[in-house]
Amino acid sequence: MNLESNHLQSKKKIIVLGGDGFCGWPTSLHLSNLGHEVIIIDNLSRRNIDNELEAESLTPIQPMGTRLKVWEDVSGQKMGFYNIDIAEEYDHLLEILHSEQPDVIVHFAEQRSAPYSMKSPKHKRYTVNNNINGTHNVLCAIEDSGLDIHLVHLGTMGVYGYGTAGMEIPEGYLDIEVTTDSGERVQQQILYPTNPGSIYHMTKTQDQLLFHYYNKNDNLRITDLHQGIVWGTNTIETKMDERLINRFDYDGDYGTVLNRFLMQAAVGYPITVHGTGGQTRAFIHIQDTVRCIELAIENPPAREDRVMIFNQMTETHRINDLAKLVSELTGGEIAYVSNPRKEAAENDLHVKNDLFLSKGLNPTTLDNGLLQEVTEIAQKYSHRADYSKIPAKSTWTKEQQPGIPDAE
Ligand code: NAD
Ligand code: USQ
Repeated sequence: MNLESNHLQSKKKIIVLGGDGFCGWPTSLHLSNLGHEVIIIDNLSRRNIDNELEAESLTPIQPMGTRLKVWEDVSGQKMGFYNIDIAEEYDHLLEILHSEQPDVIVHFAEQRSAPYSMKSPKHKRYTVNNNINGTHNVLCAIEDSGLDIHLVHLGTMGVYGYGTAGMEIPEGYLDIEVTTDSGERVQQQILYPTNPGSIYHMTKTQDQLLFHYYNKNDNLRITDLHQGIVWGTNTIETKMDERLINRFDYDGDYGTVLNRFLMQAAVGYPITVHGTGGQTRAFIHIQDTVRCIELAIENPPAREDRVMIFNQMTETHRINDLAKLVSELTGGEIAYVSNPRKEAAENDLHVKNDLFLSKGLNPTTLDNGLLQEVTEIAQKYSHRADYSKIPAKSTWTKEQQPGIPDAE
C-alpha cells in the first residue's frame, strides 16, 4: 500500500511532535507511507481542550491506539508513540532522543488557536508557557543530545502581521540598507520585523528568536515554515480507512475560517463573516501541508546555514470573497457579525512562496471539487454538530462583542 515510496530519497527516522493533531496526524501518515520510520510524541492536550470546551471534532477521530493499529493493518508500517508533555518533561524528551536517535524532528506541538489564547489570563499564560517552553526544550534537548538532528518547525504567516505597505512578504528575511558612521551605505538582511495579532501569534514570533539563537550559537539545522491557514480535512492516507479520519474543528475557538464557512453552510448555519470581511489571509490545503513537510525534510539546511524560512502557503483570499464563494456553491446565507478580534478591518496581502515552488510543490488551489469534498464531509457528519459551539465568543478586549449572528 506504499503509494509513493519510489519518490523516497533516503529513509529517515522522524519524530513528529504533535502527531495526534490536525496537521500532525496526516503528516505522520504521509511520512510513514513514504517509507520513513515515524515516531509520534503528543500529550493529547488538544483532546483535553476539547473536553474543557465541551466541543468535539466534527469528524469522529479515533483514540491514538486505534489510529496506530489501523495504520499498521492498512499499510504494514508501524509507528511509535510516546505520550509526553514536551513543555514539562525535558528529561523524558532527552531520553527519547538518546534512545531513538532521530534524523529529523517535525515540531507541531503547540497550542495553535488565536481565540483560545485570548480567552482569559489563564489561557494566555498556558499558551505562552506551553509554546515557548516546548520549543525551547526541543532546541535545548537537540543540543544536549549531541545528535545532528534537523528540526522542522511549523510557524505561521501571522508572525509578519498582515499589512505590508504594498510589498510582497519575503521568505523570513527583509533586505535593508543602513548608513554606517562613516556614511557608507551597506546592504543587510534581517529577520522580518514581527507584528503578532494575538498571544498565540506572539509565541510564534518568540519561537523565531529561539531558533535564531540556537542556530547562531550551536549551529543547529533548523527549517521554520511560515504556514498560512490550513483548510480541508482529508489526505490520500487519511482516506485509506474511515478510522484514520483527520480532525475537523468547527467551533468558535479552533475552527479556522474556510472550514468553518463550509461547515456552517453544510449544516444550515449562517456564514459568520467578522466585520466587513475585508481581511486578506494566506491559505494552504492540508494535502499540500503534508507535501511541504516532505519537501522541507528532503532539503535540509547545512550546519553553517542560517535558519531556513519558507512561506508555506499557496494563495491569498479576502474573507468576504471566500464567504461569497461558499454561499454561491452551497446556497448558504452570509451573516456579517461583530468582529471579536482586534485586527485591521481591511488589508492587502502579497506573499512570496518561491522556495517551495522551486523544490517541486505543485500547489492545490481552491477549486470547487475540493470545496465540494469538504462540504460533503461536513454534511456526512452534520449530526455530530453542536450549533451552540459555532459562534466565536472569545474577544480580544473586554469591550468587544462576540461574533454571534442576529438570529441566534
Ligand atoms: P492541533 O492543536 O490540532 O495539534 C497540535 C498537537 O500538539 C495536538 O495534538 C496537541 O495535543 C499537541 N501538543 C500541544 N502541546 C503539546 C505539548 N506541550 N507536548 C506534547 N504535545 C503537545 O494544531 P494543528 O492545527 O495541527 O497545528 C499544528 C502546528 O501548525 C501548530 O504549531 C500551529 O501553530 C501550526 N499551524 C497551523 C495552522 C492551521 O491552520 N491549523 C496554520 C498555520 C500554522
Ligand atoms: N474569521 C471570520 N469568521 C469566522 C472565523 C474567522 O471572519 O468565523 C476571520 C478572522 O477574524 C480572521 C480570519 O478570518 O480575520 C482568519 O481567522 P482563522 O481563525 O481562520 O485564522 P487564525 O486565527 O489566523 O489562525 C489560524 C490557525 C493558526 C495559524 C494561522 C495562520 O488557527 O494556528 O497560525 O491560521 S495565519 O492566519 O496565516 O497567521
